Amino acid sequence: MQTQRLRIAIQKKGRLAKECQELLKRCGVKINYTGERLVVHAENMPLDLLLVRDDDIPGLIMDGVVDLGVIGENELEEVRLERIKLGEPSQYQLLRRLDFGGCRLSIALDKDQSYNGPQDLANQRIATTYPNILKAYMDKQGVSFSTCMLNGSVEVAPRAGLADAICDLVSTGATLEANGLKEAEVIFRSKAVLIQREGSFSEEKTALIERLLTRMQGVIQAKE
Ligand code: PRT
Ligand code: ZN
Repeated sequence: MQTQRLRIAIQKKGRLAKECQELLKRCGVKINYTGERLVVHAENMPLDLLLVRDDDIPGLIMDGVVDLGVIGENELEEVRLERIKLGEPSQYQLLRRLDFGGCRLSIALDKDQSYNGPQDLANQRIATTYPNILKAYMDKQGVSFSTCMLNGSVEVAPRAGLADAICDLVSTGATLEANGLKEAEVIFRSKAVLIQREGSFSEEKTALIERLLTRMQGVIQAKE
């Protein structure tokens, strides 16, 4: 169901939410975020925001439910690989990389364990929220392993005896440190990106997207 108004999905709460809102504001989009609404309307242009969990954003774009979305590349790639596996639509267009949400997906293990390369992970159990990205990396290295899928508390899995190693997002490294782990291998580098659904757009929507992208370019350049 396509609407006249441009629909953009952003994270409702979390690490990307504030910066998405700030970016849109700087691009001149006037929005009142108060309340617990799923959809909020811009006051000064034909644009609606969908406030959702970040996990839902790649699928909303790939199914063509929304026009644009802001999402971390880690989540985007994980969902893309999962959908390819399931034979579901997995297409999107990258409009631009943004200047926030930077992190890396890394394999980490006990700080006292020796590590000389991916072959040291052979037949180990690795806890992660990103099984598809991890598998793609390990397949490329030709190393077999098993997973322990966790949607939270990944960093405590080795201490809890659930896994030998973890594969999780890292930014400062403080969480690894606090859990007695060391970063062994960076397997994916990520930032927030603006993506667009496949398919055609009305002239009005195309013009609005162009306008937003031009403003975004200015906003991001001004910060550099
Ligand atoms: O509720 P919802 O599902 O929307 O949110 P979420 O809890 O799934 O995601 P959220 O808000 O935590 O993260 C959203 C996105 O922010 C991620 O998908 C990444 O693209 C990006 N991002 C950037 C990060 C980090 N940095 C980050 N450090 N996401 C998570 N972390 C976590 C990491 O998992 C680990 O627990 O922070 C911890 C490590 O941080 P350091 O600084 O101790 O290394
Ligand atoms: Zn999430």
